[in-house]
Amino acid sequence: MSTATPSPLDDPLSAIRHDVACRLDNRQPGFSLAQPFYNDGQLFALDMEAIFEKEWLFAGMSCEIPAKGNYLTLDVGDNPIIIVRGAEGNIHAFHNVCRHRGSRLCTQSRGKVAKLVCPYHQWTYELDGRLLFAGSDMGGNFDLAEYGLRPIAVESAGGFIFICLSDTPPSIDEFLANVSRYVAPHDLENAKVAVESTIVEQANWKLVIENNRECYHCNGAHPELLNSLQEFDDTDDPRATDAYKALVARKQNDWDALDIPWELQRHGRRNRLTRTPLLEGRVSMTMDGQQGCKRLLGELTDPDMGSLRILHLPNSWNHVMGDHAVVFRVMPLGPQQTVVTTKWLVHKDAVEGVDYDPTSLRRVWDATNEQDRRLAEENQRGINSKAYSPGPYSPTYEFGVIDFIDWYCERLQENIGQVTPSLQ
Ligand code: 3BY
Ligand code: FES
Ligand code: FE
Repeated sequence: MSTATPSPLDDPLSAIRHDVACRLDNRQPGFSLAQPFYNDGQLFALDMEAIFEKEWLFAGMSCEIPAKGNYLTLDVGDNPIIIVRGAEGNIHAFHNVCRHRGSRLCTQSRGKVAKLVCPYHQWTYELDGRLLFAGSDMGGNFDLAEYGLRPIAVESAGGFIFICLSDTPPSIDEFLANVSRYVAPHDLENAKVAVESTIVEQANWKLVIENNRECYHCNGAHPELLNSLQEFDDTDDPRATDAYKALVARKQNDWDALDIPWELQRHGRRNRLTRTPLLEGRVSMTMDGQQGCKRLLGELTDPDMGSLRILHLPNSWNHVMGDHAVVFRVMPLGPQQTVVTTKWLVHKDAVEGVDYDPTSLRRVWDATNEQDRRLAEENQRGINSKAYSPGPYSPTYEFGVIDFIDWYCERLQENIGQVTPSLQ
């Protein structure tokens, strides 16, 4: 019997898997991670394999593909993905990879097609992924049915589309049920993207998320955001003031009367939903805190819906307000490079120039994103130094960061699977 030595090509990450498993076992909880977690190429590859190819990811909004044949594309690391609206209105997700010789099928970031046609030799697929036509003679035994597009798990709720590249996706149903219930009054299925931005940050994706998970930096960094945003969103927050608690009680009464859900919901550490009031007298994240779109979302009649915050680890945070929503998608590009896509959504019948001005709608979060980009990039540069060592998170101000890092370490530990460090 031959015992083949495993080739490094079969598992180029095997050494880093062992190393990371040991580091996770020995990490100091409540402290930032060791340097390689933020800058090492192999560890980045492991993040992609064990987090981004295993967990549910926020991909886009269903209103971006409103009709049959509308599609959008995105890249999860090296994996090009296509999300397309099928004939019965279903949303499908596939690897955007032709089953002939592997060409990318859709090359645009969005569009509308009758069929999915490969640009290389025109193999043609139905919107549900079946191969319909393979051109010239492929030989006697060729069976179209064996060459459909490779599907990816996809779910949508409340207008948010999530995908999972794993063959055995973790369960997400309870979260999706809550997203549907909380977003329903805003009817984001019938919204449209008023404007969007794409920024590339020279920082590891975890620094982008860490930055978003705390408002310790808000006072020093975000004057525009603080025109409307409360620095905390939970009456149990140790910093919550009596004035905030009184405002919350009042707003929660108003929302109850309108049957608008607001209670804080958690799904493990991965997801968190809550509706929290903006500053007294402010109804939207605009420069003056007033409506950025005259037409409210859904059938809403009261603009003051506070901010419905939806967190989805590893790659999204969102604010859904009465007049508009701002959704954020984070995608790693490299160990020290991350793309953040922000979309501002308004009612689909809102008229640009009449109901809203995209330039003013985007101002607060453009400013905030730019400020956060600088903070994340400076964080990265300091971490790259030989002087860096993990530092303590504040339990009062940075509990959200602690939760994120605990979630990440847990998922990484579970998903890298094969290694039991205690047996090494
Ligand atoms: O508003 C946000 O999305 C987060 C929460 C706190 C600070 N940061 C800007
Ligand atoms: Fe797609 Fe040849 S690679 S048709
Ligand atoms: Fe920030």
